[in-house]
Amino acid sequence: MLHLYTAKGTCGRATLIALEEAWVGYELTVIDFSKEEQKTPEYLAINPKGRVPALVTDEGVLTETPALLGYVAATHPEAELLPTEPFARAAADEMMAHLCANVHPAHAHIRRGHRWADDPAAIAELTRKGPEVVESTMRWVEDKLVGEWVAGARYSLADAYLFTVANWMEGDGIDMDTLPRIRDHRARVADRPATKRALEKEAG
Ligand SMILES: N[C@@H](CCC(=O)N[C@@H](CS)C(=O)NCC(=O)O)C(=O)O
Repeated sequence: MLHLYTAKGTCGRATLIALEEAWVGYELTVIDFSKEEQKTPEYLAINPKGRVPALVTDEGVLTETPALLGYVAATHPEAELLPTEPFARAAADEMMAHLCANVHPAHAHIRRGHRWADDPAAIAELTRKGPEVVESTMRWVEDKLVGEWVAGARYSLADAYLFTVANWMEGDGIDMDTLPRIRDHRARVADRPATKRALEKEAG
């Protein structure tokens, strides 16, 4: 059986939503960052990166959100969680790559600058600059989001991932009224039964 390791409010939420969308049986562990449970020897044995999410499968452990979302979609084709038409699939992949490679690191610079610098002044500068970079990476998303969903006419796991990241914006000092398409998209994803179930399970 699949076993997802996540933590509250993190990027792991996207995979939790994916598992709920797929209606698959799985085990869930919500680890507690305030107790630094991501750094315990037990968790590092599962994911040596000391990060969430990690998805334990019968074939091994997977990390990195786009990989996990792709795996859940590929192993549950009946749920149609990612497009199969080439352009729509590439648009979903494009968004997931952007969230993982551009938006998420910009967000992490605000509170976790110590990953990139030791000098307190350099860390303070990363914290100061972070919101500006987050805003510019999300501006690309805002301009791209012309329809109801990220990749064509149907909901996909790229939407679950965008929802997850968009929930960080207020905490990053971004006024969501300046990103109205993302704000409205976030409300659409929040309204889905699978999203509601995932949020309840994450809350415990
Ligand atoms: N690129 C990874 C990022 C994973 C990541 O940084 N997760 C954060 C939570 S959103 C984490 O586990 N942080 C714990 C820490 O920095 O100690 C992914 O998309 O899965």
